[in-house]
Amino acid sequence: MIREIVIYPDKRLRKVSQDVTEFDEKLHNLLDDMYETMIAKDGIGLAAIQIGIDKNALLINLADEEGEQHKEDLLEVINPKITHLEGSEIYQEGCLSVPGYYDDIQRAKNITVEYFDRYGNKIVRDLDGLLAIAMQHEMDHLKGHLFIEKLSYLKRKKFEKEWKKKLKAAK
Ligand code: Y12
Ligand code: CO
Repeated sequence: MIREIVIYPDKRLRKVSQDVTEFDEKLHNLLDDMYETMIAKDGIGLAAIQIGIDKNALLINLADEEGEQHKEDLLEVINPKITHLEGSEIYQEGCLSVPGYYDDIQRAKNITVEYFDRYGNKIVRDLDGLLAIAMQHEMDHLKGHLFIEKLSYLKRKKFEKEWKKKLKAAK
């Protein structure tokens, strides 16, 4: 089922998500709904809190060189923990919860992440490039943080003014 995306400044986006304890059918249904929603909204990453569920679960499904997403490449990430961060990289990020706004954000270039798959199997991966960026972006959601919090003071002020105007016009 396609769920509604929680849009900034909804306060649910500031919630700290809780660890998944049961790797059961309910979790599988949540992950399936997240996938359907992410694809329907043209996303490449989604955290559960973006559909209002405060569980430590996120998806990443990057596109190939032709811009196509393949379900075989889908990462289903449960209870992730970053154990190593190295280097620095700037990438223009966007977020389904802040539609239409993109800006350059600095993050670690290489990370090691430990997480569980939908069956509770532990996975350890070294990530770089867009995967490392997407993982850090989505993991921030699990802690109640958004990429716009990394903007400079002036950029954030400008963003807030424009965002308020945009929301008012959409009413
Ligand atoms: C690099 C940087 C950020 C991420 C996090 C995942 N972000 C997304 O999946 C964002 C998707 C997105 C899609 C939108 O819809 C369309 O483009 C049709 C969108 O809406 C507008 O721009 C109006 C905004 C964001 C991963 C890797
Ligand atoms: Co996001």
